[in-house]
Amino acid sequence: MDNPTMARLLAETADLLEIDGGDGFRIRSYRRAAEAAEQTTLDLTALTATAPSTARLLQIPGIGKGMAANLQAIAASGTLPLREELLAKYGAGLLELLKLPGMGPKTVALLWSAAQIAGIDQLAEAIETGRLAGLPRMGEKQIEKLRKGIDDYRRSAGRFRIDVAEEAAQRIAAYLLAFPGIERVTPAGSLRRGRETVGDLDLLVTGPACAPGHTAAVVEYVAAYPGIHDMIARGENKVSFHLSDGLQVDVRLLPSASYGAALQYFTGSKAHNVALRQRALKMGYTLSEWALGRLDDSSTVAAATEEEIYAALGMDWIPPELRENLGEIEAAARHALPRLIETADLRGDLHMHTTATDGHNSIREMAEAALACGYRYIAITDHSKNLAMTNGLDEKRALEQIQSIREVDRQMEGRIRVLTGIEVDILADGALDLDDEVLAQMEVVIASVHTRFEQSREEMTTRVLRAIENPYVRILGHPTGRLLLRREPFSLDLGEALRRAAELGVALEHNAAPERLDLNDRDLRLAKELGCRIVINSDSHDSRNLGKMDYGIRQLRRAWLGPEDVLNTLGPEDFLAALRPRP
Ligand code: DGT
Ligand code: CA
Ligand code: CA
Ligand code: ZN
Repeated sequence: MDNPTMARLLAETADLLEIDGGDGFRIRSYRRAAEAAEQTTLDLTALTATAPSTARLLQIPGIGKGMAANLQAIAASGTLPLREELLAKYGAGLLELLKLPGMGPKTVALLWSAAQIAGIDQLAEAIETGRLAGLPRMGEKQIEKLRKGIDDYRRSAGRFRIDVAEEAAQRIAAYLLAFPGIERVTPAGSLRRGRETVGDLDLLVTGPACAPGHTAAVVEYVAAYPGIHDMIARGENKVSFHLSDGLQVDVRLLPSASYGAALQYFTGSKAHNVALRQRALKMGYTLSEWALGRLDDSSTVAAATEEEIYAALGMDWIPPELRENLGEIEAAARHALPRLIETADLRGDLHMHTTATDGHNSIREMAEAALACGYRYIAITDHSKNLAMTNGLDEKRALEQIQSIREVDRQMEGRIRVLTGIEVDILADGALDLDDEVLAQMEVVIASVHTRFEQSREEMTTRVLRAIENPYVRILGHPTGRLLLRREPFSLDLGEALRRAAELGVALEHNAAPERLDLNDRDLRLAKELGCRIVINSDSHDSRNLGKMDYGIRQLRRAWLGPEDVLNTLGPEDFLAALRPRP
């Protein structure tokens, strides 16, 4: 079992204990152990296996004798007796309730004891029948929030963030590649197309071990993957299972000779495949997951690689991110596909936080990490004072921060430019959180909405428009405020905001943090059509996240953007010149 799964089981046990009214000390010890399991770089399952390494378990801060025994129990049985006991008492529905925004163990305990609510369906029903009103801490506003939370949850249930899917795919691929005779493991489906969320994981596997009729040993090995929660189906060429977070994985074993055809088929999208098959038929071919063949004598035309298949259909190879039947087939046939942006095209990152607010590293550490990414410039953009919980900067601290950034910029001696900046809050009425005199001294002013997401569409649109009218604003940060699978975008006339931003020369951010990824692919296409300037930023709160632009880059590629469409592919001078001019 992997560490994140262990961490989740421990954290769930802590939540269940708290719902059960358990001892505070005990609850905290489970929480600490969960954090330790999340943080450690050691393989906990391996350490639980033998006696001397149990001693090493005890050296991990947050793991005592009792927790070491718990970790051993989890590794051996896949769960914890205490967790099972509590689940038997309350039901698994409580864990689901905890996933609603604003819902903690205390509220869940209250709903359970006062209204016998043990799951999301029961909560929804209690809201509809008015049974919730009158309970302590259940005002009209709170109930409305719960109702919306349930809607959002139901809409996103069953999908997983791209980073969650990607990391699961990498772990499984590493496991599979250890088997003799497995040569390639490729994620297909929506993950290969770079979609921001995936429904399930499609892994294609090939090599001599996958020869038809001789797959029994590989199937056995796949089915023994330690991360499997439950098996769905197990055949000669396909093994399907759930991971413990609920993500479904379809592993397909394929002969090398038809790997390209399978990759093409299982990458999709369905709409792309349907259109491609029609084109094949018109040319006298049939296209299947096994091969591109001739209609008349069913002999194979191409099967081993995607390139051969697309070429036989008179087309250039199509990057998976474009395969949504949105014009890519025609463009590939005309040999007119755009050159899409790549992570290596980026020269700078304009959005990051430091220990001055809610980041984990100093300005200097961020600059060094950015240098290691090969960047030529960065902007340090901490939060402003309205975000009190992040220790946001007021005017005085913002001015001090400018001095600190300049000092680091000098220390870096031209190896990388460190630009002064701020992520200034857009207040509820559209005013900015810091005085213009301070903003005037910053090179990169990003304005972002972080509060009052519930405003009406009119209010929010007026608010954002007013903010970008401020002449010091050069970038609009994470323009829709969504958190994938957790919080819907706020209500905003985005077209209006994009049009005005284009007129003013305010750049739109694509926030590459995998929980945000806004503007999304469709909005980015619109932004390009409207002539907006676009930047992509990591929004790093940790130097280890600098350079993690891939998930965002894949959204830009899905929007057909090339390097020329994105400002921070430019060198430092050209980049600054391309931003909205400062007053
Ligand atoms: P997801 O999993 O919902 O995020 O989206 P996909 O695109 O990964 O969909 P999935 O896993 O159902 O299927 C993977 C690919 O297999 C899909 O993109 C195209 C191909 N495929 C599946 N079913 C069909 C089908 O009925 N017809 C065609 N032409 N292709 C299909
Ligand atoms: Ca899929
Ligand atoms: Ca699938
Ligand atoms: Zn922000």
